[in-house]
Amino acid sequence: MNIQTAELARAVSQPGKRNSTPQRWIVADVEALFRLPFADLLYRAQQAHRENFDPNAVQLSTLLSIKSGGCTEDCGYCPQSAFHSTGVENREMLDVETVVAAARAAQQSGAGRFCMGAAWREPSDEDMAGVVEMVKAVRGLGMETCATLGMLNDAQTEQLRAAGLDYYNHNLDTAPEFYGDIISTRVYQDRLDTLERVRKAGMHICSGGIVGMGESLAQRAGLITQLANMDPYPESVPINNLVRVEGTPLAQAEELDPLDFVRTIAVARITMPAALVRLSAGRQQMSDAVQALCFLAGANSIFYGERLLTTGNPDVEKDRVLLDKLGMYPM
Ligand code: SAM
Ligand code: DTB
Ligand code: SF4
Repeated sequence: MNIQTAELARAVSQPGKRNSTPQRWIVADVEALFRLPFADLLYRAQQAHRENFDPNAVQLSTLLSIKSGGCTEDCGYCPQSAFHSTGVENREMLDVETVVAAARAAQQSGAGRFCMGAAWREPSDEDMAGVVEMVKAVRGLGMETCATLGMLNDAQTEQLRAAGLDYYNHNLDTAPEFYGDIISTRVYQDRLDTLERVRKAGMHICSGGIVGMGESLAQRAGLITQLANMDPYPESVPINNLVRVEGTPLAQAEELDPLDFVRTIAVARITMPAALVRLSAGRQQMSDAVQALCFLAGANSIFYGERLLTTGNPDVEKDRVLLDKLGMYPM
């Protein structure tokens, strides 16, 4: 296996040089990283992690679904798509007071970032007015703000920037060539276009994907390659393990080997050394040991709070015990 390419050598010897010449990855080299012996892979990931971060610090983000269900997109993994019968209730947008109360509670529990998620293909202008108020109010608490609202046009992007939004989450989700197997109501380029608008407006990007959807190793490498080749690459990279929800087309997907999940985290860390790599959906189904391996592989962010959007996440108390056992602390 040829892993001694100039690019690989540079990635390991010069992590953190993200603002110099952007590095172009090719899928074959990223796939080669995935195929490294596990110990070698984790060693490289730890080098990159330690050169850029305190390896014992973890960033805590709390999610709130500000509008749930009834989404007009057909994403095969998502319990909130109107195309699937999953029992998720359709709920209109929450009011600002409810959102601020949830953000305050998250802050008191130790979260530093509050992410507001909506089951929209794209927000309407009326929706935007409410979201702008939420962003301003949550920012007023002194928390970092993140929103994930679907596709944005130029005017909406500008509204979010003016409101002071710190991060916009918009996942590439999988490799371009696998995308059409998972979603038919939009195309990959739509995602790239929104990300480009967010970047041009000067906001930070949170973008990652989902593994365990039946993608091949080359496709998993393809997702990471797409993310790592963004110029600059995202500041936050959520790696989600598919939560298999009854009623979605992917409910019966074969479970990913947990070690392959850990490998994905490690490859994200090596290729995007200065990003926050978030061990995202799927933690509730993961043992403490696998989560610990993810931290060893360079994960340094988690969703914190007992709900993701519509599915469960470990209780705050359980996470406190885990982080404590590992000698880890909030960033
Ligand atoms: N509607 C907006 C969008 O799709 O960009 C924002 C909300 S959407 C629920 C945010 C992300 O949640 C998706 O891009 C996907 O990565 C993740 N997600 C949704 N369902 C999931 C599942 N069952 N397992 C893991 N991740 C999931
Ligand atoms: C991300 O990458 N994962 C989060 C957040 N960004 C918005 C969402 C996970 C959703 C899991 C399924 C659910 O709870 O509905
Ligand atoms: Fe809608 Fe987002 Fe779910 Fe896709 S992932 S169905 S866009 S809420």
